[in-house]
Amino acid sequence: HANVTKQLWTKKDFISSLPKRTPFSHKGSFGKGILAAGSSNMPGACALAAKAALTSGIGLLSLYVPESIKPIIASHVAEAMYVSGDIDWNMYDGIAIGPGIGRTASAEALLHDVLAQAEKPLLIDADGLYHLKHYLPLLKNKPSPVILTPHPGEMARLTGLSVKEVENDRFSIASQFAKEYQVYLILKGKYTIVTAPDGMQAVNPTGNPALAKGGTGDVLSGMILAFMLQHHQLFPAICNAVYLHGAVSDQLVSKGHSQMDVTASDIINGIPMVLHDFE
Ligand code: NPW
Ligand code: AMP
Ligand code: MG
Repeated sequence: HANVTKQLWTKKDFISSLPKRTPFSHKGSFGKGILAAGSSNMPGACALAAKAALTSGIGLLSLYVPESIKPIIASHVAEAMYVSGDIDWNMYDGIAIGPGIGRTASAEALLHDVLAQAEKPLLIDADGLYHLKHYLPLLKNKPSPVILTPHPGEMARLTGLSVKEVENDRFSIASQFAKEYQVYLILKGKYTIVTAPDGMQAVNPTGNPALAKGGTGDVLSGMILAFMLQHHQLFPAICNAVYLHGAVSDQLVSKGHSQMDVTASDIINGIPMVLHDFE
């Protein structure tokens, strides 16, 4: 329905829009992604996002990480390749930047360069959103889609509102921002809201306070990167990643875990069991 602008994203939506793998597909069929993440104090954010992408079906993943942490990341993530220096970001089918990149001048320059150059779907999260507040005008008139994944604290920083103001009016603040800057906006938290640049919104019903821990947002970024490369359309790709992320936390809590003990790594390791049930 053209005039329906808000919907609940259900298990049925997930199952019906999840792409099927044809027997003759190859790794190139599922997208080549690049992830710029991590720094000397936050290598884990990169490892988590990378592993989440690899566990969510990405065809090929390259990591752009500071030289100093390459060995430690590589020892955790064997499937990824590594790139550095001046690269052509548009060689990839999709780009994600932000988890754990830090708030240094060089991280800010990286965010600026990627944003200015990207002509492929670009996901910006975490410290990428921190730097983005200086470059918001670059979002307007971008020919390729941009996806932002703020939690309420990051949304407050991007808009200049308080966290309370954001939380009291989540739907309309998300929709105004998505329309003004022509981005896909994922406003995280209980009942994460996915908003398209045209203002269409989906609410996610999955997830629980087991996710209220460091690293779970980094995992979500990797999952979105992987899904945006495999789906034909961006909106269901994002909704499905958000749905799956929450569904894994729900499944873990109902089968052998508690909200207290679940870690971000458990979310990655729980993806297979939920995908197996849903596929
Ligand atoms: P407070 O203090 O909770 O009241 P920031 P960040 C506020 C990396 N990580 N949800 C909050 O208020 C990330 O990738 C690395 C969340 C606080 O003032 C980033 O690059 C890890 N916050 C970097 O750390 C694991 C809320 O917002 C501020 C909120 C910084 O990311 C951890 C926090 O936001 C982490 O993922 C809400 N509902 N409401 C690793 N293993 O390497 C209000 N706030 O300052 O952007 O910090 O999210 O921790
Ligand atoms: P971040 O703050 O970037 O690490 O992201 C945290 C992730 O956990 C987001 O996907 C949130 O939607 C999710 N999350 C945090 N707290 C809850 C909660 N109480 N219920 C459902 N999801 C949550
Ligand atoms: Mg985060």
